[in-house]
Amino acid sequence: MRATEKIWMNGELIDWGEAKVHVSVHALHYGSGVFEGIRCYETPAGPAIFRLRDHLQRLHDSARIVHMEIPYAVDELAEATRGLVRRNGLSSCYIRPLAFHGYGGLGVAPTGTQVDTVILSFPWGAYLGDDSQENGISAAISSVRRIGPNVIPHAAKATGVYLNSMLATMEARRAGYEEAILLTEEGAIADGPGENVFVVKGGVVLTPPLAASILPGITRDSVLTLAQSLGYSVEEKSLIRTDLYLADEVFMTGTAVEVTPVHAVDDVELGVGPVTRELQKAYLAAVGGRDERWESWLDRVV
Ligand code: PPE
Repeated sequence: MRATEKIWMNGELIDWGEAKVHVSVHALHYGSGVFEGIRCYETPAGPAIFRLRDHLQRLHDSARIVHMEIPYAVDELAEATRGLVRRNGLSSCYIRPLAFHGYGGLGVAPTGTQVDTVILSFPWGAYLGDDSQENGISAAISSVRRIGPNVIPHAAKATGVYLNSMLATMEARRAGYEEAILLTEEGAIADGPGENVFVVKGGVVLTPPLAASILPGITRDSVLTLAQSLGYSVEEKSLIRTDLYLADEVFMTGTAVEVTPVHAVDDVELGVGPVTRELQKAYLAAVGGRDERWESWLDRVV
């Protein structure tokens, strides 16, 4: 991770090296935080943050699900984010807002803890390696099942959930694959450790429904919209393992991975297909401010 100059912490811009917490903070012990991942892109009209308000609204939704009160409204966080990116002088970067139960006492139910809110911004390139978007990645169905909606609601982007993602990713990497795909306890395709999953079959673009214990991805939503605008039928449909093996194309979406082709699932070679390429191109044009139809998705920094 490359350090930048400032971090926004509880309403103030402080030096990167000074953004510290005490070892007794609640979130460190129990994973009681909610967070976001957002990207800012260089566009012809200057740096623009992609769907900033949607991400910050999801941060607030995540907090609501875990009964946490974030002391800053969406508008305040949006202004803080723009100010931070400006201050750090970044034209493109990754943005990580995080709200967590902080200092004030242990015990699983947070009582007497303050909610700390921070925003980091730093350069972050290709999430799964430099050639991942071009050549695609290999994925394996994980033996680690996705946390169910009645275990921890995965509609909340909560820090504790990511231990589940971490185990799945490490298992996949140990076995020589680049990424994992997690199933629900019932055997339906859920998502990747940090991505949503898509299948293309017979010209139809398919992705698991929210009921499959997935994070309601903002890239997922953007890609569904772009696919429709390009004339594809899209369907949110429960999928199983063999739908991946028999797919024409498989790809993953997320703020970090953007649109990344999956060229093989469990060693079944699928290659990289034309629909994935088309959607990838459309997504990169939208985030890069090169398609005015999606201008309302962009939040200019200056
Ligand atoms: N599912 C999961 C489990 C997930 O973590 C992400 C984002 C998505 C789907 C896609 O959501 P969206 O970014 O709104 O399209 N994962 C973020 C963090 C990854 C990390 O390693 O940290 C991200 O892509 O920024």
